[in-house]
Amino acid sequence: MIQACLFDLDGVIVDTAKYHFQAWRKLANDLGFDFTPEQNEMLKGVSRIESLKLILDIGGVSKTEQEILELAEKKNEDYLHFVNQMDQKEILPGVESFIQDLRANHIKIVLGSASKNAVKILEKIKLIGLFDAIIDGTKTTRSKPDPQVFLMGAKAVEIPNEFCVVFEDAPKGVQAAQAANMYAVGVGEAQVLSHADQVIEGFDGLDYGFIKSISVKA
Ligand code: B16
Ligand code: MG
Repeated sequence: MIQACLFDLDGVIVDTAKYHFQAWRKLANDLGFDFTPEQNEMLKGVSRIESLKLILDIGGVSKTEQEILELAEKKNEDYLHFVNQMDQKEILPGVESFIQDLRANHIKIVLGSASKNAVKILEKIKLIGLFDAIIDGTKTTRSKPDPQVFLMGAKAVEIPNEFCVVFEDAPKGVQAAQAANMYAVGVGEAQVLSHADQVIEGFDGLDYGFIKSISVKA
């Protein structure tokens, strides 16, 4: 029986991808090339430094490791301008009431995000109190599709991996969940998330019954 739900942040609880995109596009433009929304799709769930390296590849620009750190810092400053303006209106439809219902049914709630800004974002949208554990980019050393973030999450709430469900919007996140031997629910388009165990468009109308209906292999 499922005992813990692990939620990705960007694309599942809030749509911060649009802010990442604006900050990355500014950085690309400052370096003399463009960066498109289609290219931004590749960066979902990918860490800040790895995202930057992919963008520099797109522009055919080479930088030293020190310059890469400085550029990542600059991008984050631009990104934080958007984050600082976030509030509860940015919570994606249905996800807060879904989590509340899971909590009422004694399901552990965990955040599993690549972002180093996750705590700040959860504070801005006032959902931080709903989580039993938060594993984010400040705690992990390996990026999705490596399962590290979800394995650490399950361990933090002491639930066996096979009794965990992961909600993810990124194909790399779905891969990470499956590598952790967890049930992967893709949030978004079925075409993009075809490897997930199940795909939902969003959380509207979902409650504990959805979790109860999942039969795990264990
Ligand atoms: P930061 P998630 C990920 O969040 C984003 O999808 C990805 O685009 C971003 O590069 C990464 O966080 C790192 O974010 O720059 O705030 O540390 O989807 O894993 O919640
Ligand atoms: Mg995501």
